[in-house]
Amino acid sequence: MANIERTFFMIKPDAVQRGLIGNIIERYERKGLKIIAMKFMQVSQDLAERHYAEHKGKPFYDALVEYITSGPVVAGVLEGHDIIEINRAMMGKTNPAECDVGTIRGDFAMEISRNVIHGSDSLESAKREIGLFFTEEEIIEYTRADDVWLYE
Ligand code: IDP
Ligand code: MG
Repeated sequence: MANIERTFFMIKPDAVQRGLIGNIIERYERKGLKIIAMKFMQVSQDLAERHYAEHKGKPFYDALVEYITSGPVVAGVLEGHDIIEINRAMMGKTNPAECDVGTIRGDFAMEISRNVIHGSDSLESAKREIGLFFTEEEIIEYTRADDVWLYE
């Protein structure tokens, strides 16, 4: 068995406002990513500051917190083999100008400060971010019917 991991994703306020929720979730489903938690929510100032604590003090920090609290988001948890790396690859690089076409940011974003999607970048940050946004009860364990065809 390969590495079964969990990762945190967030469809950011710009993507919600631009009607991209369905397209992004469709990409996840098409690829075979398993959603084990998901909610539509408003990120509070406090949650935004905790989520982006590693960026505190950087020049873009205040604008980043303002951006992520500027409207509703869709937050969720994905589970799968090597899911952190796969999700980061699907998102594309942080700066949309450097993203490959075919990635979420490459297809939908123009600027680093409006880059549509968040995904955890390591096991450690995934664990931390999932814990910030979800309780254990909100995470649902189940078998997805197509897993037997996705994994050898
Ligand atoms: P990531 O989202 O690809 O993991 P991070 O370096 O963790 O990228 O940065 C978090 C978020 O902060 C980015 O997704 C982007 O929205 C914003 N950001 C990062 N660097 C800059 C910058 O140089 N200017 C403006 N916003 C930035
Ligand atoms: Mg990051």
